[in-house]
Amino acid sequence: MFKSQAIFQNAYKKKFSEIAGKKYEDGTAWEQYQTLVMLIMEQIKLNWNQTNCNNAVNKKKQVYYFSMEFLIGKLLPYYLTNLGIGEVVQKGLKVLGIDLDILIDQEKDAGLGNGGLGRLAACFLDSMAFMGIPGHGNGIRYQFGLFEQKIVNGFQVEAQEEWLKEGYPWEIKKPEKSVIIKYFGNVDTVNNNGKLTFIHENYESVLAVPYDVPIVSYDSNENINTLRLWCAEPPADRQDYEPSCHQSAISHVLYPDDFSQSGKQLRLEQEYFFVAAGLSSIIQHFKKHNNSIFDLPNKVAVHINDTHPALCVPELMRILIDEEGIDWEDAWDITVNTISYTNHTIMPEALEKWQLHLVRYLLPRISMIIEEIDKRFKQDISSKNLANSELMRNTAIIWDDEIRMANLAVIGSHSVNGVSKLHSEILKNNVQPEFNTIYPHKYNNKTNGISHRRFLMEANPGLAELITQAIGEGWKKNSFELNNLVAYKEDSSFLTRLSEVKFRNKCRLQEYLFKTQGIKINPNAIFDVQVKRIHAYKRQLLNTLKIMDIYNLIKDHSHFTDVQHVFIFGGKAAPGYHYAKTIIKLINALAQKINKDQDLNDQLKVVFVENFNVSIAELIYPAADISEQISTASREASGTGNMKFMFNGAVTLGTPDGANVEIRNKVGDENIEIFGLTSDEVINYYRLGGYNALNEYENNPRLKIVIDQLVNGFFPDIEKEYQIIYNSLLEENDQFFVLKDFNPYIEGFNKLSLHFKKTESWQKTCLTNIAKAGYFSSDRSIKEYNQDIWRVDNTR
Ligand code: 26V
Repeated sequence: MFKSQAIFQNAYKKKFSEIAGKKYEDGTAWEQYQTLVMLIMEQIKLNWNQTNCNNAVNKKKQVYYFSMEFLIGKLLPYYLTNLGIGEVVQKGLKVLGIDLDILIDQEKDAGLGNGGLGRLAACFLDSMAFMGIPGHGNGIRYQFGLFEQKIVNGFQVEAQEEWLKEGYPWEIKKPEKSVIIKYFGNVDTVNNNGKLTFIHENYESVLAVPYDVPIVSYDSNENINTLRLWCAEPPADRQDYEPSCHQSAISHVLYPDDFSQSGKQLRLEQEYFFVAAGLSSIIQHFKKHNNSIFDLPNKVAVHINDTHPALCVPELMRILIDEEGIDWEDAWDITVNTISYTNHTIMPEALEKWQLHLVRYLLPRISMIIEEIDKRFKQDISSKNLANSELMRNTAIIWDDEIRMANLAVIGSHSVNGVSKLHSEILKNNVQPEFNTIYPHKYNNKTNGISHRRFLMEANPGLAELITQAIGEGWKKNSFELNNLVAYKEDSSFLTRLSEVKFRNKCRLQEYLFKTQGIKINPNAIFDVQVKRIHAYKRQLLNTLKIMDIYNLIKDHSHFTDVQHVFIFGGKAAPGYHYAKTIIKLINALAQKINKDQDLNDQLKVVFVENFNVSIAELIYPAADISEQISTASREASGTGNMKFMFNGAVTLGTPDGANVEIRNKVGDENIEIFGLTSDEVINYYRLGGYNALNEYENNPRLKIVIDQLVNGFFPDIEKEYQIIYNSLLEENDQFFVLKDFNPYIEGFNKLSLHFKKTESWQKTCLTNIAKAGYFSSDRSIKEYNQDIWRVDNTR
């Protein structure tokens, strides 16, 4: 593809005049972007068709990753990297007087996800393609992705994200592959000589139309996978409907509230929509190339990303029984052997439950099947003498007239995994101990990983170049080769160049923040960064109280280190999550107060970066010195931001939670700062009904001051604005142990600040973090998924 710069330039000029009917010099940036996209797509399509043909001929097992969210961000830089044409294109365009960065700016982020779970799905697509696994994404083409966040007078304000407004050039609509999805109505059960058949009548149809996005592999043209996103349309005979009608509403908007189960009917409609459409197209494709439906588990793996696609279990049963005419027992074996499930949280409020009457009304045949699965499961455990009342209660799919999706997912799949060692243990031993006694063979761990090609190669070209100069290019394909950097630990010129790269990345962020938010920060300061969704358990509050404490110390003229600090926050709050929105306001109020205080001599700055998304993330991780990963131990299933920072040489200040524990094991205690309660301690406190927060408050004078400052006029805000935060700590007894972890956190922070001043030692710590990050590439995660769960042969 574009073997030389000259070939690329000629092709580009020709294409431009073809589509725009004028010379490229006179084109707008948008037209110039479109031209580049078309050229790339033309090339991709050649190999994409070939991959599909090869897959059909080779009858290789196909993996389908079902996810309600794919947070893919911008795709142009991803295609340039993975197709290996970044340099040719950039230089070629430059000669034509076109700046590639301006073209990249034309593309809107596809924000089809809330946070970690959706970004993980996107990283997994990249790694599946790279590993040579025919692994495809199945999801929803939301017309509006996650809202755009504006900060107005310190408050979060949400605006619609119109990513499709100018069209999306990386997708191909496949109307001929549309599927009819049936909702509502009733089921007529007919007895044909003892064999029951089920006829769904009086239903409402919705048309699911697929849009395919190619997923290319780094360094190989051979395996191009597909991300298939489904869009809802009125069925062909109902085109008279208004576009705003019920049918097309299904794929209208992404639900922006992670960790809160709203129980909304539309959300359930979405879940069934992409499950039924995806499974239908998989089975059609399978039957075209295979003889026996009993072979399904050998040729197809369906992986469900959290419980949102758990309706795969009853829907696959429905297809096998009602459409393929298979009996229940065989259909069950096929279903369980085909489906595998990843759990992503133990937070009780995020566990999905649906009211039985809603499911009966919306999906009458599916609810019959779920009730039958529930009945048979209960009979099965009773017959095995496993049952006691606690086990029955905790494992039931249907309980209190609700359907518990996690239990459905565990019972209906052959593999259940958590996303870090710690999380998998907590899931198995504390959250689902009964299932673990029934199905010990199902439980396993797959520690998360991230695409190091996107978050290091692409996001941090300076560092990537430095690494390549030192250890060659091998690390791009084998992230474990980063370990060869250990040899440079005593090479002071290398360490200097490493900190020069960091400095340039800090300048790049400084420029961005000045341009977009008018804020001036000092690139020589420590950049202490916490970017992630805003949630009580992630404890942005703990970080805020720390900064207030530092501020108080400086104002008191007490001792303080002479290093300057820039505290950077970013992240969105669910629009209905009042507490989290108040935290955003608090951070902004603190920023206002600190940034304009002349006494501070620029020792402190606080920045809340507006609209944190994948593209902004790619600017922030490379510029960070300290990575804040301070969730209440046991609450963060894994975290993946922690890994993105690590690859970029930031040092973690974190709790012994999620994957932080594994990061510590890789880098050693001296290259990370881990503080605070352990998950066992937290879980024990929860068992005992909590701890005495008031006690901490009364016996810690510095802590008492900052808590009082939330409500005593320290912030010149609307009265009682932060009362809800104050109350969460003292009246509601601090459910997330903010006060309990305050002192250890300050201590850990101070240690890192002192360490930062010892330049060479700090640089070594940064280097060690990069060198040991290889394990946290999603290539490694996907390799393990394949070896233990999907089992596709002949992969990398
Ligand atoms: C939950 C819900 C609940 C129902 C309404 C909509 C909705 C949307 C998203 C979620 C996701 C909650 C689970 C989640 O995001 N978990 C995160 O998964 C990351 C990837 O495994 C992991 O790194 C984070 O620690 C974990 O919090």
